[in-house]
Amino acid sequence: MGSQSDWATMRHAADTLEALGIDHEARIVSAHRTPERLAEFAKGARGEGFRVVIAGAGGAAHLPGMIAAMTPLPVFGVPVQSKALSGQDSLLSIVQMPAGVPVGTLAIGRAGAVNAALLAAAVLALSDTALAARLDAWRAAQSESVAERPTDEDP
Ligand code: RP5
Repeated sequence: MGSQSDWATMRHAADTLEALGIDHEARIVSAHRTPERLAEFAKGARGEGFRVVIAGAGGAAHLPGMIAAMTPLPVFGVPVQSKALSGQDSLLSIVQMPAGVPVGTLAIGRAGAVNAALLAAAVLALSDTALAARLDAWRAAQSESVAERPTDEDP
């Protein structure tokens, strides 16, 4: 993620990976404030053993695109909800990549963070049958948790 302030959103990706039993690391790498850290991370990610990168950033959110420019790994971008423009700026910064450098862009905020983790899990599950079974179980549990009828109580 681009900043400590993104952690409140990105921890939902980490929690989801944790729930699925997927090894992961959370790092702060800013495209603007720590550009050398960014280049070092992105260029070395595959060699370090990473298989997917989830990059969350807000505002002028160049982080996912810059990482995608420097690694062949799949990159999923999470637009963090910014204060000034509610994450519209983040979303457009991340989604409008030029042809040739893809970033799989998710929804703004928590939903995007959770879904980035689930997409990463789906990619990893293609070559990991045990993870595929855990992902199936996670989805089944989600379906099971949805009531058939509404109640008057607040969730
Ligand atoms: C971006 O600027 C970060 O991803 C963050 O969402 C936003 C604001 O950062 P802080 O000023 O809170 O560190 O680079």
